[in-house]
Amino acid sequence: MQISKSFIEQYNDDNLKAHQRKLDFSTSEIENSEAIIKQLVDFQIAIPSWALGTGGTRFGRFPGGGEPRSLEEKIEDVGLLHALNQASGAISLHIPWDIPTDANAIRNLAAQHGLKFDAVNSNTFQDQADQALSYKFGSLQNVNKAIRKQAVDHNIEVIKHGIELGSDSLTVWLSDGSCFPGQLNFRKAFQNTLEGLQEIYAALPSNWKMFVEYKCAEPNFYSTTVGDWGQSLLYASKLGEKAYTLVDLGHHLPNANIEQIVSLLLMEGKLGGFHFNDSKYGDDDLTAGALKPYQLFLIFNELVEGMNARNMNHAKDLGWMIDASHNVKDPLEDLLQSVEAIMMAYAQALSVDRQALEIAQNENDTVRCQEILQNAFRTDVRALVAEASLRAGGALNPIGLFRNLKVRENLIKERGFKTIATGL
Ligand SMILES: [Mn+2]
Repeated sequence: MQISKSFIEQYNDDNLKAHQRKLDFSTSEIENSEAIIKQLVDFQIAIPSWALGTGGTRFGRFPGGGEPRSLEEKIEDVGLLHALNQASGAISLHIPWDIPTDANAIRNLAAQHGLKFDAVNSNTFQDQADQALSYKFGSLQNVNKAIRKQAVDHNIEVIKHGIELGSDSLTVWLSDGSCFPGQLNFRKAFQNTLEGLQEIYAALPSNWKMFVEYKCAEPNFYSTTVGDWGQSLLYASKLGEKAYTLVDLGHHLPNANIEQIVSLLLMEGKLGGFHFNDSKYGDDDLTAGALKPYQLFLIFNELVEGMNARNMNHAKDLGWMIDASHNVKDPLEDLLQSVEAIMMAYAQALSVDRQALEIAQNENDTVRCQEILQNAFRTDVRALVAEASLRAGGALNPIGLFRNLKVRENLIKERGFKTIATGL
């Protein structure tokens, strides 16, 4: 299914008056609203190829119909999202779930939808059907050298696919760790992992980045070999200037101060990118901003402050990706909600009066500091996000138009009801 420009224009025309009223109010409230809208237009969030089907839980999977059956259809789905919001102009692929058989054709198809390829992801947390050796006891950390080599070779293979598609970064998330005390020699596990990462790093093209993603627990529940930002930073520092830490919002122990982690990683020039999602208990992978929008705002507040301090390009210098997927929503609507929540948090962070905040901080005026941040968070920026979408050629309300056009019903007609996308 393709969404024609005329449908979008018609929809926007029908809703323009109401939008203009809200926008007038927002721009009267927010001093730098014109600059914010321009930054929102440039800001793009990559969609993970594994989030386009209904997400699995350990207990079951309940597909909603019309899921993409191939990489081509996944790209088509991300194209639909991008047509609706003009803010999802990239796709992040997972190998081996999405191996392109004809890289040129895939690249062309993506370009037709205005999509680029963001970080490619390797997978050594599952055994594949044709795989010689098992990752049951870890991949890069494994006591068996042949298994470590298999994992290194896989990552190098993923880099090759990425090069063919025009990607310029590799995300490595390892599930390596241990479930019981005594199972693992922590030091040897670290050294083996570092050696493996070094071999992978050596295979990176000069313009590439490597993102080392950490996670506190799951599937291992006693130790994780890249368990927190300290360990990730240790690997990234030892690897070299192309290696960075990747922050997944769901990968921390409860109540971790993620905004402080982000601030310090940025200070060290070692923050590579993000996996956005939300959670209440663990790595719940719920829609970004669905539970803790204030935390999302506080993270963006540190991001904007830290990126500005280092003169970074907000849109290009970090990898912005969603990593969310679950059972009960239409996956495309879910992704539209995530992107909108991220855009709102970014817009609110851009609207913070930084000069006033600095003065208040220097005067130890705690009350004023809180007032400044919460004023930004409590100001409605939805009209700015809608205006950015409108100016870029997207819909004023992407989910509204998605439902209006009966996109899911059309996809079910095209693809059938019983389709299951590859992924978790
Ligand atoms: Mn992740």
